[in-house]
Amino acid sequence: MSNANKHLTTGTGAPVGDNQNSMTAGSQGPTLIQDVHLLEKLAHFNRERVPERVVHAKGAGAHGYFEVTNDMSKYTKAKLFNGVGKRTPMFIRFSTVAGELGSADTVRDPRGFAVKFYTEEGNYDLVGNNTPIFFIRDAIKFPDFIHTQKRDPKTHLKNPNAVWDFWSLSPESLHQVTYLMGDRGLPATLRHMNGYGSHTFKWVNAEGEAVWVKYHFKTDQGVKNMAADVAGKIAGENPDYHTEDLFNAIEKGDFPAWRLQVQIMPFEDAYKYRFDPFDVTKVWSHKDYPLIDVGRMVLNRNPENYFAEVEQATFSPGTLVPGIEVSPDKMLQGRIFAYSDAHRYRVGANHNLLPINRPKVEVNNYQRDGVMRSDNNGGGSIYYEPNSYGGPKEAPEHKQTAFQVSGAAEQVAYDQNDHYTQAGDLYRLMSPDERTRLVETIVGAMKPVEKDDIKLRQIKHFYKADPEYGERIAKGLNLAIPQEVN
Ligand code: HDE
Repeated sequence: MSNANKHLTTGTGAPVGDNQNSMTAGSQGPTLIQDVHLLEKLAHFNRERVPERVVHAKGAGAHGYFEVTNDMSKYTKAKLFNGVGKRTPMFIRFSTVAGELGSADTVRDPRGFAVKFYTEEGNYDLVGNNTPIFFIRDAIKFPDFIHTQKRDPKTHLKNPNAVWDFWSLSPESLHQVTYLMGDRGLPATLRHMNGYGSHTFKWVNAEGEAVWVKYHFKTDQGVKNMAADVAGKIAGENPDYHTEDLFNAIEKGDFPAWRLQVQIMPFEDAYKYRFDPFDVTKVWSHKDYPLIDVGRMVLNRNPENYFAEVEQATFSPGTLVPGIEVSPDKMLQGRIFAYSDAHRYRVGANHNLLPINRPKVEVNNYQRDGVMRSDNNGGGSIYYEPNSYGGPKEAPEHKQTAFQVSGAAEQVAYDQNDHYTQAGDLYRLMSPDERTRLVETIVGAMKPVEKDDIKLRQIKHFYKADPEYGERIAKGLNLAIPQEVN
């Protein structure tokens, strides 16, 4: 909706007489406080920024649709996955992780891949990355991990000592470090990368039968990555390169698309699989659980307004629909609290009322008031439950499915600690050229680390993943493989 050829008004709708000159007592006199238009303009201007996301601050978004190509009702009653041809509108936000709102797109970083499906049963948010795994596997470590990725509190500079100190003391990070320092850490564009739910989720069908599921969005554009020197050059010349590429592609009708596939694990397998399938630092073997087609996601409309639609978009792994539930993955469990808490802080308690976040279905509940309550706040309708006035009632058939829990309540880590097999598998999957680039990238990133004992600790991890991996990094850093590893 353009505002072309309309008359100019104040925020309260009154016509503005003069938008060029402040009101003064005489042409050389002081400005008058009664110039409400001036005061309003300056005061609103001071309040244009909302807090940027504490992670994933730099992002780009687009609208589109998801269409089912393979009915999933056998596994889930979630209507957006039921019935070939079923179309659901969606919005996606891509992002980097560590950089601030104005930082460069072409940096080595995971990319956020956050999808909001506006389903007929309410919104479903799948808030993933372009990597199938993550650096840590317990939410309690996340603030510390992100501190090491952000600026040193003293120098306000990125600090490689912190990065590698944390990673070398958290060996569960090795798989994702190998992924990040490899070619996929620098996607050529946002269109040429895959997306993943990363976590294990639970699907429940109409009969109440549950399976475990992992999501894979495979880009139709093909995976393409950017050489490190090119990425560095572009970061300086055009920090918004990925944002611009996505916008221009959609603007000219070159709509990017992804094929959604899932891995399905039978419910009982989770308790006898060779490693904990809820550990988000691990992938499931595609031999054990092959990829199954589900549908296609097409991005075909740019935001009309970046702030309204991208900056104010709020995604949460806790935004679920019937037939889709969470798993006991400790990272996912932590995220369920963190995201809505972040939204209430950053955008406000009523963030779900904003157009970009608002479900496309009726919302009927007893939540009232709160800052910026921009709808009718429930009008004169009944405002408590239970009630005998016909207010909205619960739907027992959509209770979360019950599941068994066992063991003592305690603060305890996952009991499997093989952080090396899958990192080594990934290294050995790489072509010789990819390995060479991986080694160069890691050596370059570790060189500035001041303390040799941090470097040696990390080299031990690389070595345990694959001796060649460790030896090449050690050689690049002019260090010997620590004795105790041999
Ligand atoms: Fe996030 N993450 N995260 N994250 N994350 C946020 O939510 C958090 C994690 C991801 O485009 C925040 O609204 C915790 C994994 C994306 O708006 C925050 C943990 C994965 C986005 C937050 C994780 C992600 C976020 C910051 C450890 C991939 C951007 C602002 C348990 C599977 C979404 C906000 C968008 C954003 C918390 C780890 C992806 C602070 C506590 C793992 C794509 O709430």
